[in-house]
Amino acid sequence: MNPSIATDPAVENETSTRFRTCPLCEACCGLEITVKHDAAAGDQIVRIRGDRNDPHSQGFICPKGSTLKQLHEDPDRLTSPVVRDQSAGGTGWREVSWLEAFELIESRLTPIIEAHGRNAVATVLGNPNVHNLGGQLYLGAFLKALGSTQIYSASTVDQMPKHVTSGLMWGDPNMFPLPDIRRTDYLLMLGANPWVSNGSLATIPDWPGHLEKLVERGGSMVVVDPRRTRTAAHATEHLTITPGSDAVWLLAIINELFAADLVSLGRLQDHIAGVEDVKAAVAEFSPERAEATCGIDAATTRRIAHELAAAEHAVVYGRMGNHTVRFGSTASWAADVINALTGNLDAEGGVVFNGAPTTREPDGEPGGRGFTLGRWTSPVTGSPEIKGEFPAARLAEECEGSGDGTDKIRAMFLMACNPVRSFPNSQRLNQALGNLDLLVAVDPYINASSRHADVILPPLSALERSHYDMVFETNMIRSFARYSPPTLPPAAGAVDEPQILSQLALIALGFGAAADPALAHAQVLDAFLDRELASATSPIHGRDKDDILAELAQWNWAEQIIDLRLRVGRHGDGFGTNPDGLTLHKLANDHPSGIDFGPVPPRFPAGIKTESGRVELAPPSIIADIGLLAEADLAPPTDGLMLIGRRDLRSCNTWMGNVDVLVKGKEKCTLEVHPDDATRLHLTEGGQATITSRVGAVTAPVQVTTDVMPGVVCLPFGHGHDEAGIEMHVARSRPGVNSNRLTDDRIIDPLSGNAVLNGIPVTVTPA
Ligand SMILES: Nc1nc2c(c(=O)[nH]1)N[C@H]1C(S)=C(S)[C@@H](COP(=O)(O)OP(=O)(O)OC[C@H]3O[C@@H](n4cnc5c(=O)[nH]c(N)nc54)[C@H](O)[C@@H]3O)O[C@H]1N2
Ligand SMILES: Nc1nc2c(c(=O)[nH]1)N[C@H]1C(S)=C(S)[C@@H](COP(=O)(O)OP(=O)(O)OC[C@H]3O[C@@H](n4cnc5c(=O)[nH]c(N)nc54)[C@H](O)[C@@H]3O)O[C@H]1N2
Ligand code: SF4
Ligand SMILES: [Mo]
Repeated sequence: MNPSIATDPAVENETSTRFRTCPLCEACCGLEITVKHDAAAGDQIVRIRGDRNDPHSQGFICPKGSTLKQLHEDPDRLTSPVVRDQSAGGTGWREVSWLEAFELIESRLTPIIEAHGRNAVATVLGNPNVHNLGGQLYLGAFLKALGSTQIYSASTVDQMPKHVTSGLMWGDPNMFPLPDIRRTDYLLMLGANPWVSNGSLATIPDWPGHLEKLVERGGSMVVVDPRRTRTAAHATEHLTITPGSDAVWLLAIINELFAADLVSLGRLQDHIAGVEDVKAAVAEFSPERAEATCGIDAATTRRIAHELAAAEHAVVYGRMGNHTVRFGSTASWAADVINALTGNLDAEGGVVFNGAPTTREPDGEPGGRGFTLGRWTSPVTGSPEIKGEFPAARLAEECEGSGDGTDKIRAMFLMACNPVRSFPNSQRLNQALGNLDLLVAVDPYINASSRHADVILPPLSALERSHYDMVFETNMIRSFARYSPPTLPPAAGAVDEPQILSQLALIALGFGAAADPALAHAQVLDAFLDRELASATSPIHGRDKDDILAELAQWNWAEQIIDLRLRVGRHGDGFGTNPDGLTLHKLANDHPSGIDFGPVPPRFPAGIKTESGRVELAPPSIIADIGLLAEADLAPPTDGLMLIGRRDLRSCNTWMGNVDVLVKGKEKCTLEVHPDDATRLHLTEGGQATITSRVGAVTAPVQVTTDVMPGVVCLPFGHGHDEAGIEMHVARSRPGVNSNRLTDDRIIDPLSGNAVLNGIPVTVTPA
């Protein structure tokens, strides 16, 4: 498709080396892939290892990176569209052509829209969308074409609090505060386990290696987690905390910063508003009060506050465990308030903001449109919109409808999402998906969610497509660019995800299943280009559009957009204004392992986009939430237990359980129980326990361990692969149980709409 990328000559039976970025998690590691040319069987993957020439990942990979081969070769991976057809016998699925699949979608979707309106059709977006070019570039066109407000995503079972507080505090919900762990002296980390997850909302390949270096250079790494994780085991200090109570503890640290006169705003002194309001809001949250709620003694809390203030470079970083709780937004906010009050906001070794190669330096005066929540509400539950979507925890209710059901969701597009495993109260959602009039899944597998589909459209395997990380490059603490051409040619007749999503956009617009998907691409490209031509700071401001299009004509599809963005970006050739600058051609041919542009530069104050042009330290909605926090009872229950989740290094959310090399060995889906609780509840190592919450019950083997704190039990997320109709045969043989049968869809963090996935009240009994 893109002939100007240099490829190696394919000599029969000889091997060659190709490079690409691993798309499986946020670390974005470079891979070096050895391919053997075989005319009969097609190119074969011989070996995948870390790319030592990648200036970012320097050869680091985790055990998942090399399994792109197994994923590619997985016989359960769909390679052509399938439609539900019970008369077909076997699995009840029939392979169809792409045209037939699209025609079926068109014929079923159009009458639903005509009879019930566009809000009768929901789109549910999963995590892999941010890891592939289809999701990154073409989903927007589909959502716009569909014109429904019924949009849901994995963001509200994950990081939405950080979007919301970033929006409220500096006006840009997508500008995450990135922990500069390579230059810090003191890391306070809550609810994150990068030794296993490889880091999140901070794309830093080899987090573990960088944290080991932090400790080696005499720095501190304080981990706050109810569980002694692998990360906690490497920390200079591990504090256990009552699940769900991080916000109270962080407010107590802020309280102490004021009480002990430790506040020092540093460089941004004149650009931060609301300091006195913060002081007033945290007045009640003394370290003594936090001790009763969180279980961390007051003296330790005070000491940590003093250490944060004294360190030359310190950073507070919270992730999943910190965000997927009732007060997740306030916890997210509090972490960044501490960063600001200690002079570590937008500062080396504190939190930094991205300066990706495809962006330009902010210039001029600070200030912008700010960030608004609740611009519209959902049809059934009246949930306020957050960043254009509604809470995942409300999806089942929106499908069920209210009253006579005229407002319910009748059709759904599942875009790389497995909500029957990943959203709370998954059984309710399982039923809801089964009752839809039309379900279309864009997914490589027939899994717990897509088994309810009428049509499944499979993407190419990761090795068959090109790749560029537009989302994650903006989460990097060093500015970095890397482009990956396809490693293998796509299977005959296969369709790449950009084309799948473009075709669906055209169907939603009424152009039909046979329309040329390139029409949709042209619109996407046009929108990017028009924005650049109109922007006064763009190197192509006012240039002739056709000239630019002519230069981009050497590429197709996503590559045109990547090339455009690189060339107008901070290192770009500006289409001639900076002839030595970056182009996709240069990146692809001269730097197959990527280019590192060094640490990101400071972005504030010019990059502050609030209406006031100042960092808003005390947004009214957060201050109101603190009022509710003051009244909430977050102390651990005296009877019962609190359930938390965990990840495994060899897992990737819900979907990699079909890779034999990752799932073999010891049973991973166990309920971890502290010995004191095990004795009290008559639970024995290896015995079965039934875990019951308000919404459901599951039975899992018990693992007695001091890794979890007393009163807390821990069950991993992403399992439960043995239900009827799931066509993942390796996963079926090691099914485990689905922890989201226990999580409660009734409780959310109202400010962000985020689901509560940790600190679930449960009872546990021997089964
Ligand atoms: N209890 C509990 N629940 C959780 C979590 C937790 O910690 N505890 N974690 C939450 C988090 S952080 C997240 S991000 C979500 C994830 O939730 P989801 O996004 O629903 O889950 P995933 O397993 O990441 O993948 C979704 C689907 O994408 C498909 N897929 C894989 N690659 C591709 C591709 O290239 N294209 C397409 N079209 N499809 C692809 C997979 O087959 C799978 O069906 O789960 C959340 N749910
Ligand atoms: N191997 C692997 N890597 C992954 C994934 C995977 O499934 N497997 N998923 C990817 C995705 S989509 C994401 S979002 C990231 C997530 O990566 P992380 O944000 O690092 O999330 P987790 O690994 O789930 O770790 C969350 C931690 O929070 C703790 N915790 C639970 N409740 C609380 C609480 O109330 N307070 C505090 N302080 N801690 C609490 C848990 O014990 C756990 O150790 O990982 C990514 N990387
Ligand atoms: S840490 Fe593992 S899964 Fe994540 S990008 Fe690197 S190799 Fe891939
Ligand atoms: Mo996630």
